[in-house]
Amino acid sequence: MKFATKAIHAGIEPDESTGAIMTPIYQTSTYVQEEVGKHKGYAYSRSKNPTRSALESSLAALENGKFGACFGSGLAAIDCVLKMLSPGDEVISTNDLYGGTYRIFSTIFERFGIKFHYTSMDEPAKVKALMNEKTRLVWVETPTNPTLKVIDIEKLASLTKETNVLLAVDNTFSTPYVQRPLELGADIVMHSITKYIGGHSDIVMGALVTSNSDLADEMYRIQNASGAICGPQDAFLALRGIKTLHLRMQRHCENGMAVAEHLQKNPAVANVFYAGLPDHPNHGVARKQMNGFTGMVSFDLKNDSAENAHRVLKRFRLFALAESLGGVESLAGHPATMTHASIPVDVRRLSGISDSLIRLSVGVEDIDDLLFDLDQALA
Ligand code: P1T
Repeated sequence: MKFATKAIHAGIEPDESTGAIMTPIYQTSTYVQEEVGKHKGYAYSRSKNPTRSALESSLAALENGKFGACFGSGLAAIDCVLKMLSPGDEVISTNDLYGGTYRIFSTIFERFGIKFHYTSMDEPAKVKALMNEKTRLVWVETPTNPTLKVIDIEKLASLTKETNVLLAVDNTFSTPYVQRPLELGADIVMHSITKYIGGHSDIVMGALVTSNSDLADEMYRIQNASGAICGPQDAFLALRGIKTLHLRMQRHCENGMAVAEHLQKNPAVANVFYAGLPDHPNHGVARKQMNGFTGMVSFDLKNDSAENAHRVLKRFRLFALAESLGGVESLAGHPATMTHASIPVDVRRLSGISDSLIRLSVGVEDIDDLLFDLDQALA
């Protein structure tokens, strides 16, 4: 099945009892058993719920994986991966990543004896140099949040396979329409469904997908034991979002490219970060592993100060000043004081987040209106 067909049909069967074409919201905590241990596959909704199961199957199919698990947020999904590790284990992560991911690594799991190393990953040799016998996991975000570097998943996968280390990819910015890390050799794919997959800024949810049955057993064990599941109403909304994922992503990618090209011509702009631009240092890797370049565009200003960025953000009329991304409406944010404020300033600067960096989540509105808003805000 091709992607667009999978987005509409995969994992979803008409409801057995009524024929309802949309998966019902099974708003129930428990299920009546015929006799002790004899039930219809569902015993308690923390362990398994039919609406959540449909979403988990749909996501597994879209990522070309075998097993999916959904959680109450993207961070709860990341939490599940880290709970597969033990004290003393080491993780190597991209140095440019969502501030909340850095926060769970540095303020929660470091306290439990897990050591984190950060590097740019533009060359697999930089990752190899940090590996030792304690390395268990390589954590990759690509494109990175917020400077939109693109990391070669296939090259990293050959390194992690050789050394028997797990490779997990946060695919939130790309979605499986744009990039499918399992096909490139990753072991685990993670999503904040809150973003493009949900697509309508109305849910907070996360997911993991894998094809490895041992990892899947661990994933479901932790999902049930820690209990960070999503509710059935949210699972239903995510399923509805998925049905238009391919259509939305096509427009996000078109609008993202048009915004990036337009910003490059603006005299107030210093740099535009968007892998679709031919002069982006990772353009070649992006063309190889991605189908489109998403609607995420970052740029910084010639007058590089947080105050100047705040002034521009205040002038936007259509781009809404807000955290998050991936919804149909366009958003703008200031990573240094918003999404990435939990990263110490020296670490932030090392990963290329300047004081005036502005991150756009380009929505699916009419492109003329978006370009007009950018021009008037930067004038
Ligand atoms: O917000 P939550 O659903 O828990 O997802 C966390 C997360 C994980 N990975 C990436 C790449 C993310 O961007 C996020 C959340 N990011 C934002 C809220 C943001 O504005 O960047």
